[in-house]
Amino acid sequence: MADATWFTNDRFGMFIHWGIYSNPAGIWQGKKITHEYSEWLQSSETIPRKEYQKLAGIFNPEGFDADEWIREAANAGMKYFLITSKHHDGFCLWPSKFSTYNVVDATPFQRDILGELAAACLKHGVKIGFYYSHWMDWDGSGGDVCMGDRFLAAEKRNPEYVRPTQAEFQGYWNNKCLPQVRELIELYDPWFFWFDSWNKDINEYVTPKHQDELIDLVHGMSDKCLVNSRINFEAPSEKCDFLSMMDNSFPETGFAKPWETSGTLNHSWGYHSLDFSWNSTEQLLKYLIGNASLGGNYQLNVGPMGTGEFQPAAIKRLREIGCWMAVNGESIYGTQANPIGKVPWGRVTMRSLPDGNTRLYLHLWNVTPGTALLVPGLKNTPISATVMESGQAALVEGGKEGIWVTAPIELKGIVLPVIALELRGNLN
Ligand code: FHN
Repeated sequence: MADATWFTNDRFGMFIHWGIYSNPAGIWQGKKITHEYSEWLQSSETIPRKEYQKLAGIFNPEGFDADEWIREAANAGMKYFLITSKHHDGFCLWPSKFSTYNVVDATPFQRDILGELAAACLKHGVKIGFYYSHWMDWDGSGGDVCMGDRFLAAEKRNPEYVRPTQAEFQGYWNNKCLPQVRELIELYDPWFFWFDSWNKDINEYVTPKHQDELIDLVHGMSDKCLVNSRINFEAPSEKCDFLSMMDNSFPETGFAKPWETSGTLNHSWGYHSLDFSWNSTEQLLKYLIGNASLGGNYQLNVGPMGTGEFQPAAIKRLREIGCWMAVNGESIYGTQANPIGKVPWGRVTMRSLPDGNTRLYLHLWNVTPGTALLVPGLKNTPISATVMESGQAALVEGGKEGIWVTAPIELKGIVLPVIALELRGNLN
């Protein structure tokens, strides 16, 4: 296993789903596609391969500016950046030697998108990682197909999308998956790989031996590069470095291993022009805070448009999150999980201070300004309590049941306020 300390400390990253499906954006032949995720277009409409691949010919995102994307991520307080190097359709966002179905060889754009993003990440001190669809690959190279017509009678199915034999899958594994992962490490030196699976079909192709082979390849080539558990969501190898929850899934308790939830801004991962179900900024922040309070990370997805730009609704939320992080980020980065158990008024994160004292970050979600809240069970002497956004001191006193902190009346004007409560000594 690689050292995942940086990952846990960083807590917050940007996920990007972007590809040739971002131009049709969830609409095919005038109709909304049947799968809710726009990146599933080829499958959902069982589009013949040649026809789907024509989308590469119109992929020309002239508004793409790697520096701008990474600046948005960094300004939102995100410390790392994750992008679909190859999603299920098989299209590659870098000039791969192992497939000409890539952004340089197959599109008028002809720019190495991953290369530009890797350079921008280096410039802004953001760590880059790659999503790589290791099991599914719909371009005919032997990966699993899992197409939309799978449950139709055999004669009605598109014969292009018959599931591969074991030998065909092995060919894909040896000649595309492993070489491309190797190539991505050699070219861009990523900090992590995010492999994807979510149903039992994975077991028919990716055996424990395949898993270990892929993880050993990554760890053998790079000391720092982490691997996530959705390489097999159900039975991940012990060698995985961090656990990935299922999509938008926020657990009630933490885990011994580093872990994360990847979630969407609205519903689809890829840009979907008819997806209007945006989460509020407050809800997105609550996902981040909630995971941090359980010792977990959060990766928030953006689906850039076919033009290469982020939608205004995405930018608005990223910037609002950034404003909150600018004053409250200390309560998230490098913190530990809540040490006092569930509290009715919000969430808690913690930091042990170099002087031996402890700082608890009280995230006040359900507190009426002017009332006192109990931080239960603590015997430590309180030193101070300070509203992070305003610097206002809050009244704090020890009691029989724990420590009482009075939420200042002025909290009325603060979104998701945090009070930093400093205590003498550690909590043991
Ligand atoms: O099928 C994919 C989906 O398109 C998307 O990439 C998500 C991200 O977690 N993973 C799969 C579904 O769980």
